[in-house]
Amino acid sequence: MTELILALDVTDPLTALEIAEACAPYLDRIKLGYPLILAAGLGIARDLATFGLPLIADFKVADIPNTNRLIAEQVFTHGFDAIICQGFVGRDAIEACVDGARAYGGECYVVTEMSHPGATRFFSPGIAERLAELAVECRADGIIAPGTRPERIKALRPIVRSRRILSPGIGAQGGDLARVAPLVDGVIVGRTIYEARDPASVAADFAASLAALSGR
Ligand code: NUP
Repeated sequence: MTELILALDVTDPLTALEIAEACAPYLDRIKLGYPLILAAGLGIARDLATFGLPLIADFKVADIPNTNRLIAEQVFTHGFDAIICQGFVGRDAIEACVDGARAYGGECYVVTEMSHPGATRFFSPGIAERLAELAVECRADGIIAPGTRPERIKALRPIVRSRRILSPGIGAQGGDLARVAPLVDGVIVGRTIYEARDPASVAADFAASLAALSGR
């Protein structure tokens, strides 16, 4: 079934913990990025891990191989289960993240095409296809592809085949859950859940919709 991944981009640690705890029963994973980690520190991962869900570090790592390796080491020794890196940095830099993940039994996902409007200028189409090929060659666990452009996900699926596609952009960025869910392995949802008056009930609605929609 298509996973529901919460993008926990709040910057107050207590609010983050409250939302995560309330939503946890309806989620498959939680994704943390710069907003929360810069505010709270990497140690917030240990607190969030108490809710029993795998944690994804969305740093979109994009440095030289040695720096990527050091970043991956920090991420995985702080209890994360997966890391997201950029694909445009090339094979050696991606492999540093993949190898870093493997050393800890973790996963690595490669960004192929981003979900915001400006991303089409450089990524799509053509470049994203090459990045998806590279992700496969580097033995990444999957790719990040835009939930705002289902036709682009369809173009990337034959390249990555059974590797996982995780898609942000549903809800606040205009992506349509019903169109995207059947195409991907996980949807990443942030503001629509964490800015809701009752995040848990919105997460529950997403989980119910995904259960109904997942035909794959
Ligand atoms: O292409 C991407 N688009 C995107 O929105 C790659 C991402 N990692 N994200 C992240 O997904 C973004 O940084 C945010 O954490 C989440 C989407 O949040 P929202 O638009 O649902 O609030």
